[in-house]
Amino acid sequence: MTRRTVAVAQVGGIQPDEDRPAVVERLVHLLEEAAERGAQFVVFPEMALTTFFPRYWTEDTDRVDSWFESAMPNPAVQPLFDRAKELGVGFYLGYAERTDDGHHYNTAIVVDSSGGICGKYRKIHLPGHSDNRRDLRAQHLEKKYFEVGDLGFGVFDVDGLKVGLCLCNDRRWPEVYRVLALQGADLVVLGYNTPLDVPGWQEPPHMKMSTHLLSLQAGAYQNSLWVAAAAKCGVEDGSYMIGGSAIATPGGDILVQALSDSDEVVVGTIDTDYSEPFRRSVFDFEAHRRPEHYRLIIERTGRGEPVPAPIP
Ligand code: CDV
Repeated sequence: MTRRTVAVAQVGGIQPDEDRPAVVERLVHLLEEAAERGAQFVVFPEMALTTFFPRYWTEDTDRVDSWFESAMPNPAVQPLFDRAKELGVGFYLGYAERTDDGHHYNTAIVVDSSGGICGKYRKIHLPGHSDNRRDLRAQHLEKKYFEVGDLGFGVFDVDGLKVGLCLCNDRRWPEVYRVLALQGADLVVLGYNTPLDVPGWQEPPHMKMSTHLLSLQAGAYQNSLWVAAAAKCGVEDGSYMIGGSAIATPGGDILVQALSDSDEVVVGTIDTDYSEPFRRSVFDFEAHRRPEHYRLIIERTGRGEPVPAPIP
């Protein structure tokens, strides 16, 4: 049995003129509250150090550089690492990464309770577009600013717990959870920024929240694992993003959920034993999965014609 008290640290809007030290101070406050409430691991959002800059088109390279971290930790973020180590708390943090050789990724790391980075993920499902839709007040330019991640979907040992990493839009794709579950993940952690206005997404506003929760709950249930998701939310530079930070159980229930759309800590205790009955029955992968019949999943990307099936 492995029990862990986990916090999702939801972060309210980060305005474009908020500098790193101010943002990191907010994250440290959330971390301290989480630790005070017994959390051993804290999940922060996607791109937790800046405003959600893919809403802006710019060709100003200095401006773009200002959104990316070229080292992690770096002097601005070090206070978060230091405080977490002092408190003996691990964490997940999303940020925009620029590598030494000039690649740009939407990245998340996990840090264990001794302060060491023990896992890294670069976002694979990049939503939005790369062209300039100048008529829109807020664009969604993840495809312009980031490359598709090159690290795959990894599961890491974080203080004795198997933790799978992904980011935001990944949570909507069932393949992500399954690939992590097949590596024994007990907990999947993710941060997200889900704006109400996304070019081309036509669903009514209430569905932004219901499809978010549905994705966490389905991923958790169908893979017999826990899911903890932290939002950056509220109004950023006039653009609204949903809250709904939550922890979903291996039974597909919501254990805890944020009530606000601003800085808020929600805490829940996860227990790997709770996954076991699901793993031993309906989702006993070894006994019941039939990968030989799932070949299309890796052979096709888009929808195509039906594959002729025998009618004996
Ligand atoms: N940052 C994201 O990946 N956001 C996407 C949508 C809203 C574009 C999401 O799936 O929440």
